[in-house]
Amino acid sequence: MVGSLVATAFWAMLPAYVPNNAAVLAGGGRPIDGGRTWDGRRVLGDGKTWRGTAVGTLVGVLLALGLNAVNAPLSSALGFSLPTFPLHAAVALAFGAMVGDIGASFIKRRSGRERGAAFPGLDQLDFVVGSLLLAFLVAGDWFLSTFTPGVLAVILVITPLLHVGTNVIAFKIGAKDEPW
Ligand code: CTP
Ligand code: MG
Ligand code: K
Repeated sequence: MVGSLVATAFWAMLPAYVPNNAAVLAGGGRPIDGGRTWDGRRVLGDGKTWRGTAVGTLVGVLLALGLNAVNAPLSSALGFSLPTFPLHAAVALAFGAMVGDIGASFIKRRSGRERGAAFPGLDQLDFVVGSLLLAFLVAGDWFLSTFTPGVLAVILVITPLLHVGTNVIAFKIGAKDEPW
């Protein structure tokens, strides 16, 4: 029971987890805010680029399609049904994760934090809120049948742990400038 909840939560959120990591590897180029400032501070900063956002979204969507392709054999091996991703839900999860992260940078800049500064709590959950909110808005029925209260509770626990873990690894291998 707990095992299937954790597996379902992890599986359902993979298309939301991977885009931010893909953006780290793909980042660079023109910043989304074009260098513009607001009240003397960058609107978003150099850490939010068009290329990182586009590649991150694309990787998340392609991952969801890949998960769909292996869903049936894996579900039957596990003895319970893992969720499948309709295309609009996949796009919402992946793009929503990027938008949540961009929104967090907007908040960080308004609160005086420079690019790369840590904002504990926001850093770990921005993309979850963005992906779940967008998925709810564009794929409401799918959202409600996939993200049951139990699955949502598991997501709130495992996401910060996974986020901290992957960022420490990304930092150690030199893919990220800070371990958060
Ligand atoms: N990145 C990107 N586009 C995005 C998100 C991330 O290009 N939409 C890339 C950038 O190279 C960024 C790196 O991934 O520097 C790490 O992402 P993140 O930690 O979210 O950005 P920070 O540089 O820490 O900036 P911020 O303080 O605004 O979060
Ligand atoms: Mg950062
Ligand atoms: K971030």
